[in-house]
Amino acid sequence: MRCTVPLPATPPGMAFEVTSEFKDALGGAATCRIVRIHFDDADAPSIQLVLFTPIKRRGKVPCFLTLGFCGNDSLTEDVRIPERTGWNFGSCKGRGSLAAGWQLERTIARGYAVAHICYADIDEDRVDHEGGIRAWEDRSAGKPKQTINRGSVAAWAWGVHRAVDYLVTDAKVNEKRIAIMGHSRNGKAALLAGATDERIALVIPHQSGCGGAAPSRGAIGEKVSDINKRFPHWFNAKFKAYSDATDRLPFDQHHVIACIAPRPVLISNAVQDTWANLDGQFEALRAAQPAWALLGKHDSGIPATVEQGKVSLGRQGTFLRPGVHAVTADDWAAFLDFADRWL
Ligand code: GTR
Repeated sequence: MRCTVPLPATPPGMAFEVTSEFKDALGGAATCRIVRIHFDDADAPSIQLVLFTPIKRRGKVPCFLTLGFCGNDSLTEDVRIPERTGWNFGSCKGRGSLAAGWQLERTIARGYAVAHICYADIDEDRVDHEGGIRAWEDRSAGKPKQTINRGSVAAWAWGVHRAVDYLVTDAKVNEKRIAIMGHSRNGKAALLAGATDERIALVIPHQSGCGGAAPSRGAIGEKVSDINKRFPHWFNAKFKAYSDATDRLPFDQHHVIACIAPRPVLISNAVQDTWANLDGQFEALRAAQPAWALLGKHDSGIPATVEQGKVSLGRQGTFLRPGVHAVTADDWAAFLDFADRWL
């Protein structure tokens, strides 16, 4: 289904530069390619993308594109991946710190490529921002610095589309089999990126909560008024007008999920992550079902009650695990089972 509100298109001056490549990454299991996605002129900030592809697989492979909080160096101990410089999200702990959560070896062994970009390359996640492409665009257009209301979530989703622009050109990636996964605020961006770009074949907004897969009208966990107050830069001014009047919103988040139809989507959550309104997210997934039905892909498999520890493998998939807000090995096990079925 095509979303009627597309994000800005690919800028004309965009270019890709492979800055390094080594064929013995992850203990010899993968090739690692580092790519700079440049914009317009030499002074513009760029997005650094890292791509791991399985050595043992011939031909083009399906690919998980992941949008993360931290630099590409956080995914492995490999010192050949340059450390991220510039502003970093507070809890980023540097090289290799996300290796256990990201499960690269396992994903590569299952025959998938994995790409990663850091959201801060696109737009720094703070009100008083300087860095990233979003801020640079404003500067070069002579616009005043935008603090609140600037729509960082949409900017991050736009950055995901630029990463897809690269991936569809890479000889090792099957351009028809690209999935997006993002966690939490990056899950919100992953959902929007998937809803607005049909090149993305499978969408995993992991624990995306308010402004993601959770209904704005939800009464559990984070509310629109909370998110607008704590993160005024994430959404635009219009969303603020509904902080205390969500019943007047002309749409809700199940409409965003519906834009993914008939492509597969996995709504995945953790039991203790009540702030993200997990039941509300599963309800929104059910409410989006008519879109799949309309396109002849009715999914009768959405569980009435989502069982813990089990991934449901319908086109509108669900996953719920014990534990807290995070990306874990168990999450990746579910993502991979879902991708084996649909990607
Ligand atoms: C929380 C925020 C959530 C979620 C989360 C995260 O503080 O309220 O909407 O996005 O951060 O991104 O980790």
